[in-house]
Amino acid sequence: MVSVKIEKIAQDIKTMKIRGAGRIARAAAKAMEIATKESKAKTPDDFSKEMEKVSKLLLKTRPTAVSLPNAIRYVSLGLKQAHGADLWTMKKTLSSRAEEFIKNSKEAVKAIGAIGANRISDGDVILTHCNSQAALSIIKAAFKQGKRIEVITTESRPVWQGRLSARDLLKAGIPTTMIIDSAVRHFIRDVDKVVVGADSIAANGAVVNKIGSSAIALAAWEARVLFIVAAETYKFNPDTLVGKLVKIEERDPKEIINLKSYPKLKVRNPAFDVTPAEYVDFIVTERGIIPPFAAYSLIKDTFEVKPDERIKDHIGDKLKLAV
Ligand code: RUB
Repeated sequence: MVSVKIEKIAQDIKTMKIRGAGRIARAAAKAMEIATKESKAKTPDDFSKEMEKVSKLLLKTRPTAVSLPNAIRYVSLGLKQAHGADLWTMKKTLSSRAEEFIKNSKEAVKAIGAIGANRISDGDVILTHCNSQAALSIIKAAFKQGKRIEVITTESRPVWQGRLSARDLLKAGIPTTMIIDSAVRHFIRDVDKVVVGADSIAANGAVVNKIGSSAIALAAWEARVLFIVAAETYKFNPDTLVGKLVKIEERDPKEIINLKSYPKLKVRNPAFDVTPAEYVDFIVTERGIIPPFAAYSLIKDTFEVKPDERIKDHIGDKLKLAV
């Protein structure tokens, strides 16, 4: 049985009360820690099964941000590490891995700010899209260094995450202008740098982020404006190394229009899109700045992916599905 508390966290992620790839990942790690504390399992085996249920529930909430499965993988590795140990040790290992993930994640966002700020110049006008803690960390760190910057934020329809960014930037004292999403090309010549976050980065360097990011990247490329992505290493997607595609979440049409008034209208509402590596100047990670084409090596180093083993895993999955 999954507890009410865990159900609530899963529901909050699904309904976007908790949103943004980094926050989703930390909430998932926290949920696993809470589930560990609440567990009434009497044997390590029962405990592992309980945690598997919790993981499955969390994984079902939103499909695009790879930070979610990566956080769960990171915490669950505790079960493998403590394999054969008593129940108490197992629970302790899992809890400390969850805490470690949350701590590392917060530190990574800070480090990205410090590193990325070095690429922001005094007087820059920066355009940002949606609401990314990693992207805002760069902007706020540059402002704290005394650089006189201005920010243009999009609305980020249909969920208006741009308002969250505007609030955060204004709170930090940064002059901020809001524009509608479709006005990006109109204003791009006033912009020196675009800084956005990421939900998933593929082995070929393609960046999956809030819908509209790829159109902004195109406009930036045409106007020779730098397009910078801020992403912790757990935003890189190990499954793309064996050819799996990132699933783009399609959300409820209700976010866009009341269908009762338009019964015959077909509505599409993808929450994310893909920006090819060619349009990304560089990615700021907590381990430093990398060109998008270095995503392949970063994934190999970070996740210790042995393609053969993962391919075996995937064949296993397929067999299970076939049965
Ligand atoms: C959020 C979004 C953000 C990334 C990165 O989409 O696209 O740019 O998640 O955010 P949604 P962060 O609002 O649909 O979750 O840097 O905070 O992880």
